[in-house]
Amino acid sequence: MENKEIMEVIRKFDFQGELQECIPYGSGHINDTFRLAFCFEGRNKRYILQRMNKNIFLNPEELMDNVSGVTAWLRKKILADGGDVERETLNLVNTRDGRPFYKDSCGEYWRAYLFIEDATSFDQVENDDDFYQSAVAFGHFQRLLSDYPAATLHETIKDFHNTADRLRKFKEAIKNDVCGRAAEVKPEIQFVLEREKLAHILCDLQKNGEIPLRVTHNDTKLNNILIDNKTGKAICVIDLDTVMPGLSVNDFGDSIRFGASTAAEDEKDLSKVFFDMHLYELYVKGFIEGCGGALTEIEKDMLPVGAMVMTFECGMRFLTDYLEGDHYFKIHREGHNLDRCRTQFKLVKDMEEKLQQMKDIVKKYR
Ligand code: ADP
Ligand code: GN1
Ligand code: MG
Repeated sequence: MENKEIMEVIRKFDFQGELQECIPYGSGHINDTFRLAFCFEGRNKRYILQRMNKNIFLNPEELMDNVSGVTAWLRKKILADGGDVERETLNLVNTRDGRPFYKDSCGEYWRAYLFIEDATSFDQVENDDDFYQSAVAFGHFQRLLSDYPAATLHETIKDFHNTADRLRKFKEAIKNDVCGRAAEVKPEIQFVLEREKLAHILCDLQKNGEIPLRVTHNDTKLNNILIDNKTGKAICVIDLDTVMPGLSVNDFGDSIRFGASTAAEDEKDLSKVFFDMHLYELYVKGFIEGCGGALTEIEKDMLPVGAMVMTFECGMRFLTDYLEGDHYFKIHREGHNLDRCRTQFKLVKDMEEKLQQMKDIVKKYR
């Protein structure tokens, strides 16, 4: 994007001081994120600026309504607990005319947050304790929102973790085959079709009222949490675009598929990709602790299946996007989404083999 355009956007927000730097930041697959540095009263002051992806979030104003509501709610709870509201939740920076977002002359939506200093978001587990800490924090996040008025939340992406609907869209993508790529990914397509049943398990349990809808994060990957550089504690849950009513087991599962892997999500060499039982166990322990007794017995029973379903769903989403010409997830090389899909399916296969052990571990901590 042109320098001039982004300067126009920056001027609209109520940032303090003189702009020193604006650089693309982070490794999210969805939004365009920038880190801004200002000099204010002789000190460095930093912010995050994001252009929201309006092809994915069809109603950015509703989305920002959710983010404003959820961050205000978390602020109150953190204050009541004597916590640090500038580091333990995202803090929106308003525009100069007092709005939580800015719509630019091209119709793009922007928002800004205080930059949380001395904290890191990891794309892969570097230290086992970080993963455990992230589990406690995601569980705790769900608990803080357990009495949030769920009916006021907008559904920012319809059927986001409706795995059965994801399967339907996947089949559509094969049928349409707009890029002529289906023939080349026959084994991956076969992998999904042999496991169709997986797509229905959680949706059916929820429909039958056996597992509850809760306010959940819905995108609980490790890089959506900030770990304090000094204390090693997970301090802040970020990326709140998909906070909506959802399933606790999906929040659990999404963390497992991303974090409890021996390799990166887009590793090309599949001989490096395994499901890591030790990391899984750490996360089970942390998540159950973080939820603080809120999970029902059936939810606990379904945690291992949740991990498998979310990994399967995500692999299927990457493959759907590959078939449709990579319009959803940002890619940085040819075949990037296919590589991502393959790591997920390798993990699913590994989980299938280890399912009994996964269940035994849950029993240990329930
Ligand atoms: P995406 O939806 O594209 O994943 P995120 O909201 O997760 O976007 O932001 C991308 C990255 O930017 C995060 O993984 C994190 O590294 C960084 N980030 C986002 N918000 C903040 C913040 N307030 N303070 C520090 N870093 C942040
Ligand atoms: C996207 O926004 P980000 O990069 O944290 C995606 C998740 C996927 C994830 C796969 C809104 O997450 O659902 O699981 O990529 N977010 C959205 O890495 O689709
Ligand atoms: Mg993110």
